[in-house]
Amino acid sequence: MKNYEINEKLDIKDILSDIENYRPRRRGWTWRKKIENLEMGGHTYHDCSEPLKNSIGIPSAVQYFDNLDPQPDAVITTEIASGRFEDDIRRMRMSAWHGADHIMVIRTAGQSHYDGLIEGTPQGIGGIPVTRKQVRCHRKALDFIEDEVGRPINYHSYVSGVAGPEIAVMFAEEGVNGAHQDPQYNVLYRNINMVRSFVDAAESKKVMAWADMAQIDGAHNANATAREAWKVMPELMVQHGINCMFSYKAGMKKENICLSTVPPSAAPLPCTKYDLPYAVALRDFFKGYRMRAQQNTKYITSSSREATVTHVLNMMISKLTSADIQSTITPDEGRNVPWHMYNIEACDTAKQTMVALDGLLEMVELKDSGYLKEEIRELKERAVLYLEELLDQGGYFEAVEKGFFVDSGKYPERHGDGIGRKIDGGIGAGTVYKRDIDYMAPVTAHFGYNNVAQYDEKAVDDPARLIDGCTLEKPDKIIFIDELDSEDNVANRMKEAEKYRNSNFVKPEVEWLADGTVVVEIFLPTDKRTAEFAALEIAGKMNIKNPEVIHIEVLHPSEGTRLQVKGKVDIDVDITKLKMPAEPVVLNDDELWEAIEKRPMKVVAATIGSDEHSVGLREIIDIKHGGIEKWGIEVEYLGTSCPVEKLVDAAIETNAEAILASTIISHDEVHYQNMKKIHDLCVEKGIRDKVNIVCGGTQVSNEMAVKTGVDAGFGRGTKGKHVATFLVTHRK
Ligand code: Z97
Repeated sequence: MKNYEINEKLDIKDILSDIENYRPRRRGWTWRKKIENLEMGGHTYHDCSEPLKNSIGIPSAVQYFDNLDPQPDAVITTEIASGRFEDDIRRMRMSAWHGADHIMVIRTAGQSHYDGLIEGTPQGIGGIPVTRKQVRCHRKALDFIEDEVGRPINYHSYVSGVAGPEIAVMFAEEGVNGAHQDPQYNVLYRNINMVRSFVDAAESKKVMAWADMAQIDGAHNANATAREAWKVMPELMVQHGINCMFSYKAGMKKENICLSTVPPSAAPLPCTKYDLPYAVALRDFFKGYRMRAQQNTKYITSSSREATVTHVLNMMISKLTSADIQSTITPDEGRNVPWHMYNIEACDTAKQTMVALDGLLEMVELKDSGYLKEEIRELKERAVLYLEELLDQGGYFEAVEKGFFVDSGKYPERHGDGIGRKIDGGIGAGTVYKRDIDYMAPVTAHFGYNNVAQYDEKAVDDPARLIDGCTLEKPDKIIFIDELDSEDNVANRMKEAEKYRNSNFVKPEVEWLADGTVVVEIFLPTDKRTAEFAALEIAGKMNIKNPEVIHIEVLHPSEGTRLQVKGKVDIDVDITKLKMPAEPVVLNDDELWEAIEKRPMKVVAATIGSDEHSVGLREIIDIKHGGIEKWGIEVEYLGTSCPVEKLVDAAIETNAEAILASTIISHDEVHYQNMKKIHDLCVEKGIRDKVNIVCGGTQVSNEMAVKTGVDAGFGRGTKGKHVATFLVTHRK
């Protein structure tokens, strides 16, 4: 791969080229390196990790703090699900710059039911079909991206379904760093036979352990599926327990076993009263394991504002209980397939919240008495009783058959509505066989009985030596299949949008290059149903194709409704034909302070003629809203309706460097006439070469103002910093 500059787009063709020979450069998961008392931007951070080489801070960091961008100590996940790996790559790069170092690529709907590996680059629904080629392209792109930001990036997907072990091997071969793996997920949510699922899991976990991958379990799915999510807490603990111990026994290191934790409730419930005791109880029970915290997804709606608040509140729990991985879903997950900008928003929300709460545990402590303590104890008791009853019933399989799991009652209460599966039922039932006495598999990281000793005693601990290494040690033995489908592949998809690839044409996009999707925000002063149909009509009149209301919120049953409508536009722009005025130079705070400190400046200011409008000028002067006083410019303010003569005389008396004249009234071009008058008077009084004349007002254009002889004109939207920059850069 070539070396890309920061201002250069990644070329997907470059990533695809020679992909059959790509080899991952490392294995295993990487945690962030925490730095005690990190000094950054003149502040000390307690819970942050090594800063990045290249990154983009939250908007206020960019605007006010010289892109100060401390990185929290928890790994931050972004979940990517566009269905096209070539577009995912661009989103990965943006996310990494905003602080994500765990890229979780969702699989296409239905991949769990494929009984083997898929090949090539087919397009997916709600995620990519996980194939070797797609995984390779992602990992190859991430090698570059991690160098660019200066921090290792963990690539993650899913080891589930009837081809779980095959996927696990492929992940180990391709340097995938983390995966979801939990046999209970297959059983409960994919109706895969439970015996098969647990046997497959043993194999998969062994392979994942060899590859040093981090593992995330599936307990959060019970939370998302349960009727009343806060009632399944005892069960969640049991699910975590089963997967943790099973993984540990299969050879995984505890520190690679991550519990998938989700605060089970959300406002308007008094959610902290449920969520905090649960989080603390989990940490107590599962010492030595890692916590992967995700936001509550059960009660998400199409309101991205509401989702963001839930996310932030959930991170308070993460912070109070020191989560190791902070996963983000996107705030638009409740309404459509996530879009680029929402991935970034979620990463920024995580980063902003974690940095804002830096040092919290240095200052506050969870109480070891009262409500919290009692709740924790009660939850633990319920979980232990649950596990005991499960064992009483004959074990996990029998309990599942009896519908123990995802029951909406709070244990020991039962509602009899759990997900029941038959021990001998489900996909893949009856496909598990006892190994023959002479069973032999000359491969590494294989689970269970393996009679290799008959060939070579030394192969007992290293079966692959019988074949001089398997694909895990000898990647050249991997057979790379490029494409299987001549229609559904990346080459064809790329042709569709070729006009927009590295060209001068741009077209709106939310997930795929040039997909043409836009969203409009509309308020209509009417009831919900009328608003919905009126909004679709309005979008149609705006030439938005296939409009769809993706969010609707009643602000009042008759006064108004807020809507967001998405749709497609078929327009593009040739950027070489854009008429772009030269970029205005605006100095930053430090530059302005330094300039005025070095050489103080005095100016006179007034609203001239018979103009009584003072608000605009005051905003330009007063420190309150960022007026020129802020940087130490001394202003002699002469008030409103000031005669031009008085203003010029004041400039002479005070030895001012500039005259600031504000004028709103514009009939008969009186504003420009007055500007000319100031200029002429300054010439007459012999000070024109010593003062800047700066005029402002809503109807003022710089071009017209300068024609009257003054130095600059500022119109609508001007801020103090624009005027200050002009004054500092045009001193006479
Ligand atoms: C998360 N927001 O981050 P399939 N195995 C387990 C799972 O939990 C999942 C799969 C496999 C969520 C997104 C939801 N979990 C992911 C333990 C999915 C996926 O290919 O859909 O069958 O497997 O956890």
